[in-house]
Amino acid sequence: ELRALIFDVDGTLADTEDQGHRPAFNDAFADAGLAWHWDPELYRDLLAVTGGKERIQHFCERFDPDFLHRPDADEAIARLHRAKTAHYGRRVADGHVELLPGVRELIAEARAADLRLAIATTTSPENVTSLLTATLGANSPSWFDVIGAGDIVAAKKPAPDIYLWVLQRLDVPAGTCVAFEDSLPGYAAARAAGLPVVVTPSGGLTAADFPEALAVWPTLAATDLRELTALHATGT
Ligand code: XBP
Ligand code: MG
Repeated sequence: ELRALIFDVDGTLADTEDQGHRPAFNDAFADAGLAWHWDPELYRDLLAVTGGKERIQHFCERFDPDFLHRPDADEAIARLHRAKTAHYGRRVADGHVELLPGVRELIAEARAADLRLAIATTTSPENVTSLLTATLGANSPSWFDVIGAGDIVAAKKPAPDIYLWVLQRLDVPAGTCVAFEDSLPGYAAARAAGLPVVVTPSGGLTAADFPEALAVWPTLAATDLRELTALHATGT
């Protein structure tokens, strides 16, 4: 029986990276007087590392190792990341990031059917709130029984920890849920938590990249809850 839908945020609810996160990182770097700039091609590679602080750390290891030799390197990264989060919130509030096709309708349908809703993401909690309120309305964060985000687990996706944290709080077995993901680390995290996964691939990925997915769809636009329920019943 299908009881809950668990959504990833970045790349699944909205195309946040290119109009939200990436320019916000660059704005924070510019504010700090750093000569770093993440163009779309570089950023595609950097997305393999989930989590903004982890991504900056990984960038430094590859391109600016001296930065990590400063005695206050961790604090400097945390400060850059706080500035990035503020820039991201402003961009989202200014309407630079829209929901992906079908997301609004699926969430509305799931609420009408009394399915429980949750979020499992590596992005910061503030970013989840700013995106939900800007796109679905001021009350929409309360539609989600559990919001798992950011640093509440030490090991970010592809580790299953954030999904396990959410499942424990939902207090339902993994098999009664469907997770929605777009990326390889996200899919790996959900699968490792034992969840059936519907993938709407981002970044040029295809169905072949997600062999154990319940379904791989180009978007959530045509998602019908009865079909999803039937698919879930046969696939688990
Ligand atoms: C999303 C991410 C995040 C954002 C940045 O991955 O990788 O790190 O790019 O978020 P997923 P923060 O969709 O798999 O959760 O800067 O707030 O960490
Ligand atoms: Mg994602």
